[in-house]
Amino acid sequence: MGNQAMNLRQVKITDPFWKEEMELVRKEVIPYQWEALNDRVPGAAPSFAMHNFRAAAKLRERSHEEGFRPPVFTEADFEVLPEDPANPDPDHFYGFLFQDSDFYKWVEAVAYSLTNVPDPALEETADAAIDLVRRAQAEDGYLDTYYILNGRNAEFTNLRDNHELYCFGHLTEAAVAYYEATGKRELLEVAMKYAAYIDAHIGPEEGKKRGYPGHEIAEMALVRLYQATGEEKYLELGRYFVDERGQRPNYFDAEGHALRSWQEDVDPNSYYQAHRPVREQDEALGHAVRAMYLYSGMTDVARLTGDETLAEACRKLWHSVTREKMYITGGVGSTHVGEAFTHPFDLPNDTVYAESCASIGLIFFARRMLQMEPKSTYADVMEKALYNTVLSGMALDGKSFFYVNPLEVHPLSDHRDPGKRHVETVRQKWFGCACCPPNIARLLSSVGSYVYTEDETTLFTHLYMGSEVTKDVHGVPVRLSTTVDRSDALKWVVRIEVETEADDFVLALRMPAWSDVPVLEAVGDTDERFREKDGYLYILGPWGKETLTLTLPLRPRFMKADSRVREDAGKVALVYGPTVYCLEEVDNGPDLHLISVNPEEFLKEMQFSEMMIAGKRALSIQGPGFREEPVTEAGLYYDACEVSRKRTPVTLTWIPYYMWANRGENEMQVFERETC
Ligand code: FUB
Ligand code: ZN
Repeated sequence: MGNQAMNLRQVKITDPFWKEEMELVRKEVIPYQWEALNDRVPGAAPSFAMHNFRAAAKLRERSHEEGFRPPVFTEADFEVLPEDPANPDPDHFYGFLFQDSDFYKWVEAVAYSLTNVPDPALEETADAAIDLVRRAQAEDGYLDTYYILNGRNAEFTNLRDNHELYCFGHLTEAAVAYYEATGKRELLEVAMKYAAYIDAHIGPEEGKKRGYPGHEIAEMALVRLYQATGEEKYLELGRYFVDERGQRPNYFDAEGHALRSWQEDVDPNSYYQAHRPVREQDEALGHAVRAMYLYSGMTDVARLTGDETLAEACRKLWHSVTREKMYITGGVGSTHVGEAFTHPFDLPNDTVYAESCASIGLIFFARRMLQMEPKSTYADVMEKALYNTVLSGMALDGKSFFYVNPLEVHPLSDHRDPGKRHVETVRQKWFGCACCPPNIARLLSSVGSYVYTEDETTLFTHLYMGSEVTKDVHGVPVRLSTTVDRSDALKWVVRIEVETEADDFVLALRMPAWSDVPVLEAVGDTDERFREKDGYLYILGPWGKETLTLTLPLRPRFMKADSRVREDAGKVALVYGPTVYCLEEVDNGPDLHLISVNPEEFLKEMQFSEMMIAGKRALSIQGPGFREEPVTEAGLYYDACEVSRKRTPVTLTWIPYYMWANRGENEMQVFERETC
């Protein structure tokens, strides 16, 4: 049902911009993160991920010794740090209790990278690390170094908080990716063995725990495992996790662990999206990454099982996220307290969370909605999250990362105001809780799988990037080669060379919301060959060898937020194509809050200008605005009618949002005051 994600072997990204991002991941991020996972980056928070696998493998070897006594779980913290940071005990678990997942995400990124560019040395490193994971896995299949090292007698006793099923989900994603990339089954066997163990202990049958993941991802990972192996039992387990969530009596209540109430007026189980059965959920609530991963898994299950009630819940949740709770940058999660959603239209720019992982999750959700029902509105959001929050999560040199992606930064406040302490003003080398950097790496190195999806006859083009793609229509090969010429700032010219003898091949092209009047040049009679539906233009055969040219005009626009977004009242943000723009202090001087712009005047006089930011070419947009002259001698508060205030015309320089904070710490602002 629906359409499928492409195997990355079918898609080669040739686009100069995106290829550079992928090369950055391959050459900088992957090697750097390997060092970080091995605690070898001076000045960066230690990971302990590989340390933990080594300790678990050692314990397993020792378990065969006579008189061996396994560790007994007493109590362990959510994050365990060595007393002496320079001398961690080689037999102890350290880091966050889900530290295993950082390694799994890294292997997944490696897998995609190897598909794009073979690298025997990297593959060897990954193979050796995978072998270590295999050696750490318990003989019965269980695999979570936190419990292996702290005491398995407590395993699966806190599914809500302790992430065993989350680590399993990441293991499975990595295992499928590595198998698809290399044909090697070792990690796949590890994942299947752990899946079997989970299946034997968790599920609806008598004698099993009726539990489900406290942090979702296993749902979509099991679907992927099902698709890679053809074994229905994995889809069944994924479906069970989706169906069981939030049923009464609530499993998490029954686990009996104290439940922290993060927000008033909502069931605290909503933090885990477990306040109601999923088909009854219509508002995105709780931890944003958890929510995105759940909705992705729900959409997969809905599509593959043809479950219309579940599909309808996915649509409602999509609406809640993207129409009421999403930043203009595709960021989601408005508060750092619990890294969570708050209420509709609550989108503060400065105390924002907008975790990089949450936008990656939104991309997963969007692609799955597209697979279920191709509508361009899903792709518009997917593109927004990719071009803005995800790209912004990584420095232009690939060496540092944002976890939180603010839309407004005033460094002094971020340092002094405890309510903003979570907002870093410059990207960090690594994090104790390092979920985001390897997530960005796996997303960017698999970007090809978001550009296209396919069904038997149709290739859906969701994003426009230079690429080469192959497809099979009833055994007849289809080859497409796409280039995107962005040299004219007012249009993208997409040239698609199609070559196939399959006349039943259909090419579906998304018409992006940011382009006013897309124009397609192709041969043939309009009525016969072209159909439009839900924002896609469907082009039918006959084919042969043909070049299509799609021109997507674009222009800078000032966007306003819905009046219910209190923080953006009276403000505008500059957006150009899929890219959100921002002002930085380094170009516009300090006190960005004193800046205002008249959108119409600006757009009449603006010009594009190329500049270099950290060695990368940036298309800046310059034009007239105003700076309010500071009033500092009239008292903290003064009579607005008596004290004259002036504003000075200034030239404003906007840069792409994702490039901010690559020239040191400084103020940044996405939404500016609007003047008439
Ligand atoms: O809990 C695992 C990951 O760590 C979450 O997805 C992130 O939000 C961070 O809390
Ligand atoms: Zn994260």
